[in-house]
Amino acid sequence: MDKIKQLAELLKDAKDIACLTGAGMSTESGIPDFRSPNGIYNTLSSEEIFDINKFNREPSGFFKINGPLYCSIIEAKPNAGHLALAELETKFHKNVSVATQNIDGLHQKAGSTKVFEVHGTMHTLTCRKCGAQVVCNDYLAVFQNGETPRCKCGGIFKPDVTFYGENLPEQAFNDSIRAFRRCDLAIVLGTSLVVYPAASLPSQRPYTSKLVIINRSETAMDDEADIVINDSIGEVLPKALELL
Ligand code: CNA
Repeated sequence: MDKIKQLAELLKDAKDIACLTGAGMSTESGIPDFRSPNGIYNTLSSEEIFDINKFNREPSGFFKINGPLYCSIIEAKPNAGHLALAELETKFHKNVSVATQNIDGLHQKAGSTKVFEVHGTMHTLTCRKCGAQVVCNDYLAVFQNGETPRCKCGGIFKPDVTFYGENLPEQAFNDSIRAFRRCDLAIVLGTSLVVYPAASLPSQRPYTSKLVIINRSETAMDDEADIVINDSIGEVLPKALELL
């Protein structure tokens, strides 16, 4: 049977779906991922992007490099893959949890309601000095100019993204573990599965559940999966939903 039909069959049978999504989920929204041939790592190293020690030493350097990229992510729109995932909930009444490594907020914009941001979000900023939290939207001009966003108290704002060297948001990670432990279908979408502990989430699924991987390139879990589809999420998911 063709893989999309097989996927549609699994989606039909599933009641409780746990997804782990990564940067590949949003490339079709125009946001580059990290490790693809045209990914961000080809021009910037991880320390230049999200290293907490580097940020603490020189926050202005972080915003100079990342400010304009931040603007384009905040203004990005959900693609056909995000919308299809949301439809599984809203139109097909599946219980869908989305543990996402993405910081772009596109699952929520698409209408998914149970989204666990295991690497935080770039939509809010917190002042390092007084703890005030603000929304990024109010600082777009500052980002666009590569300037450092500052709080009224004079402190520097840090994006509420989990930087390398910081702990993961505990609640989001625990909610994700719970979702995978109770699912009957686990779906991995657009992640190279190399960033831990997020990459370990699919291993929490019950042994009776099915595993689907939709990712353009190979992953270390391919051998365990019931279906592996090496194609674009924005094409695969809507086609599978058409068969439901
Ligand atoms: P990654 O290591 O760059 O892997 C992305 C994977 O997606 C690759 O294996 C690609 O082959 C695959 N891929 C790319 N486009 C598609 C597509 N359209 N359809 C199917 N597969 C595709 O990124 P990971 O998410 O695995 O790494 C985790 C990091 C990336 C997290 O900490 C994120 O915060 C971080 N990140 C997030 C964003 C975002 O929020 N949109 C963007 C860039 C990086």
